[in-house]
Amino acid sequence: MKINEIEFVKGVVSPAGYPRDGLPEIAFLGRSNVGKSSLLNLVTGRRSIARTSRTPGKTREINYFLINGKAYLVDLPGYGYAKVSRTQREAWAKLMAPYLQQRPTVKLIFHLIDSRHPPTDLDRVAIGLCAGSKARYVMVLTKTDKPNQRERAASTKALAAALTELGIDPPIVQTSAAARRGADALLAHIAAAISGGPPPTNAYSGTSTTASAVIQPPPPASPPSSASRSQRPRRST
Ligand SMILES: Nc1nc2c(ncn2[C@@H]2O[C@H](COP(=O)(O)OP(=O)(O)OP(=O)(O)O)[C@@H](O)[C@H]2O)c(=O)[nH]1
Ligand SMILES: [Mg+2]
Repeated sequence: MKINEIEFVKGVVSPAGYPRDGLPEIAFLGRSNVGKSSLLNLVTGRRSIARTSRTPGKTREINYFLINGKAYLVDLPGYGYAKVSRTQREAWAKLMAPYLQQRPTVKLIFHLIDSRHPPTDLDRVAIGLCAGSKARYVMVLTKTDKPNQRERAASTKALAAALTELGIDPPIVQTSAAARRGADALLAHIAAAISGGPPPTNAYSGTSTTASAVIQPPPPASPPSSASRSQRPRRST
């Protein structure tokens, strides 16, 4: 898939502002500063359609970008920025939980995790939120240009252990906005999610997971529609 057209549509601060056209949405979720906006720019081939910043907490709104007139890439506000007040954190969860779990147009969640570290406590909370979603879930490792070989081996091992502990076995894509790596794999997932076709096979190896499922998805707030495919974080078998 190639993104020929991209247009910033709007920044939304409450559900009242969500688009009502029913187009599929691909969400970029992750902690502040993990590289969501940078990756969105990489995927679209545009240097700065989404604003990036060294200062965590730059993206405070849900930003909608229309691609090829047929789907939205959605740059979500980051979580876990230390200087954000408790009230702001609660506001984040209040907005994000129903967005991720109940909005039927959300077809794919790219959950960005810093490649240098295993998932943080808040990353685990976010994985739990995604487990209650009907959207497909893909874990995206960011900033893979940064760790050296030894650090990469250590973080791969730590990630494998974390996934085992969480009892999930998601597709994983390694990316670097700086080195311009990983866009094709993300575009393949986007195309599959839009068409409803099977997701591309995952080239990542090095994880082994057990059957222990520690994520208990919260009960759905509305009855699940039988038409929608459930590809939330998979428990390993
Ligand atoms: N080395 C390296 N730095 C990166 C990469 N991607 C992003 N960065 C840097 O990380 C910082 C944060 O990037 P953003 O894309 O703004 O992160 P974000 O997740 O959108 O942050 P918030 O909007 O605050 O939630 C910036 O200084 C980027 O230049 C990458 O692949 N490699
Ligand atoms: Mg951002």
